[in-house]
Amino acid sequence: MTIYRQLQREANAGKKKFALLIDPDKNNLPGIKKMTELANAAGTDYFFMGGSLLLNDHLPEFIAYIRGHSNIPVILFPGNNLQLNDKANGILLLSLISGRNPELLIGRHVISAPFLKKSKLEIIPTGYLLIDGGNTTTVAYMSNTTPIPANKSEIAVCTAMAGEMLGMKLIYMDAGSGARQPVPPAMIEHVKSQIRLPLIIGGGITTPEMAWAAVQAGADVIVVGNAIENDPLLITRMTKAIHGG
Ligand code: 1GP
Repeated sequence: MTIYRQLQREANAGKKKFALLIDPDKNNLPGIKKMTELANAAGTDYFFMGGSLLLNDHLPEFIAYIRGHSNIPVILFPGNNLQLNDKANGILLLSLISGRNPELLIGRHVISAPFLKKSKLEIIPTGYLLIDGGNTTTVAYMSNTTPIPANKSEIAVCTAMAGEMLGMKLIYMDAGSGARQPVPPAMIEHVKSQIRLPLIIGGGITTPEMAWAAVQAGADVIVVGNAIENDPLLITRMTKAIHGG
């Protein structure tokens, strides 16, 4: 079964998932080894790989290590075309639909299409929405777009609905890595009530309680990066909280 089909099935059955985000710029191989071990033991659902920049060339090495030592799917979450790698299991093909930057709506996809077609990556078309998290995040700056204000859930709802109507398979609402405030639960609830697609939430989630609040509001997948870079043992607690333990 494809990664997407399984996610969709489990989302419909109310099974919540935890994705551990690895930014290749902020990790080293010993750190990856430790995270892989913890994620395997905890039953973490996905590794997401990506970041807004690419300062080093560790991505292929990290993917190869994880694939060799874990059955957890590795899904690219690319900040740009330099972060494509055909050794992962799949890719969130992001269209930044909250923004009006044509390069991130379609331009980069055109450039990447021949590579993706040749690869065996499972391609998951994803409507990507940036939500204001109270500070300027790298992704907001690098994408040259204005995030949706956190108190304007009607804009997020209409944007997510449009993404679904355009045929996207997932909606990802992101406050951006290191956001001061995560996506508000009220906005998650409002968006989830108006779409049928699985909903991914990330950015600024630092405690299992915050992850649980997002899940309760309707998130199907929770993504955490920063907080785990600071404390890898959170992998266990986050996984447990999101799986309802
Ligand atoms: C960022 O949603 C992810 O794109 C995760 O954010 O690093 O703040 O957990 P954090």
